[in-house]
Amino acid sequence: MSEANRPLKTILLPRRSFLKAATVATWPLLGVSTGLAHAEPGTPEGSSPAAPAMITRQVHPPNIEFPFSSLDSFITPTERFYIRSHFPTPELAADQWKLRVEGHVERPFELGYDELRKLGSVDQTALLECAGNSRIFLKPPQIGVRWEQGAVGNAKWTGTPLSLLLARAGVKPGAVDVILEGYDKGRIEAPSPPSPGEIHFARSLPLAKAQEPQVLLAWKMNGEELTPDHGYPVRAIVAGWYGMASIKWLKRIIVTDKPFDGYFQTFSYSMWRRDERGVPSLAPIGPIDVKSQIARPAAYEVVPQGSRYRVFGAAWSGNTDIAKVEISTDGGVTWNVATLDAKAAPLSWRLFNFDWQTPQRASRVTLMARATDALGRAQAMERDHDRRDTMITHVQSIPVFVR
Ligand SMILES: Nc1nc2c(c(=O)[nH]1)N[C@H]1C(S)=C(S)[C@@H](COP(=O)(O)O)O[C@H]1N2
Ligand SMILES: [Mo]
Repeated sequence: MSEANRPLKTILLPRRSFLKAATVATWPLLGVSTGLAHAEPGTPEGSSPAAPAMITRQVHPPNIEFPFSSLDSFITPTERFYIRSHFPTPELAADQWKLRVEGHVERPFELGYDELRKLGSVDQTALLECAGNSRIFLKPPQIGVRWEQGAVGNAKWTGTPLSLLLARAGVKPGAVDVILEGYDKGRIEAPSPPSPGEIHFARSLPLAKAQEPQVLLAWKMNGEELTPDHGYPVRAIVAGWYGMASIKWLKRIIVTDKPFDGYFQTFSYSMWRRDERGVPSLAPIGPIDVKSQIARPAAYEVVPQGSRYRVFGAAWSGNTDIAKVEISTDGGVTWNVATLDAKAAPLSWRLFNFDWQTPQRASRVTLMARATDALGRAQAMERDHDRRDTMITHVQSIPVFVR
């Protein structure tokens, strides 16, 4: 039995989420209000195929993706939100949790969970995409978690703007970066001897980015306290940037007067940038690049000939809106403009659909989706190898059988 077909009860979820998952057998109905319930021939009106289980890529630490072909809602339910962790989930209690703000600041301080929550709260719906999402499509295959299309989700986050804490600490002139460090830690061995040994997960933001109002220290996800694997009790949400910037289990915020060059900043989650002479050097990645993904039909799905099939999926771009999604049903020769769903929100994905009149005769067809954002940037057709093993946004081919 393939992983995607395993019964719901074998999903690997933290205990508390597991109990919730057991009661969410009706989740496919959540999508009805999006108007995207797929017109699946042979399926009675109002019913949906059974919800496939989450897909486990690694058990310890948990690395779990959403089966993207089951996308049917603007907000990803917490139980259906991917988990990407480099080290074991630390056991933290909110009433003992402490966050330190230190480094290149006038007044370093420490604060607890209740104090943080009293500083004020902001709701922010935002998409999170792992920079390694779609890695399974890279040729040649790359080391690293082999995500398909499901290391992405859109959730409502509630938290305090990081800028309030930076203001309270008083950033000194000459500050450059703000390092966010998690409580989680572990040893880095392969593929990098000499290894840094045991380290915490940490990434930095340029000071100006860290001061943007949408960068949150969040304690709620979809209206409930964070689950252990999503960063309980407090995590960062850096909307518009790839997931690695949104540090879970926050421990310290360290303002620095020189660029941070930690392992996950400069070695991992970095790409080659070429100067004007073409000399490459590694630079940290940050903003999410424009991308679209077809949820249905799924790769190798069999669709009925001579019928109407609603192709649908989601598109997003880190810091701006989606202007257009085009669909090709002939391997990229011709393109049709898809309908964007009415529901649009900044820093979220945009659902889309396209009513495809399938061929009269049995055939094998290649579907493609290509998004263009409000700044006019379109997805590339070919992979840019300078991106190494992350930021996988080139147009994908979805083979489909027409029968
Ligand atoms: N402390 C800590 N924060 C972390 C990570 C981690 O391993 N440790 N993984 C990062 C990566 S690579 C991603 S894509 C997101 C995933 O967040 P999620 O597991 O809540 O979906 O968390 C980020 N924050
Ligand atoms: Mo990630």
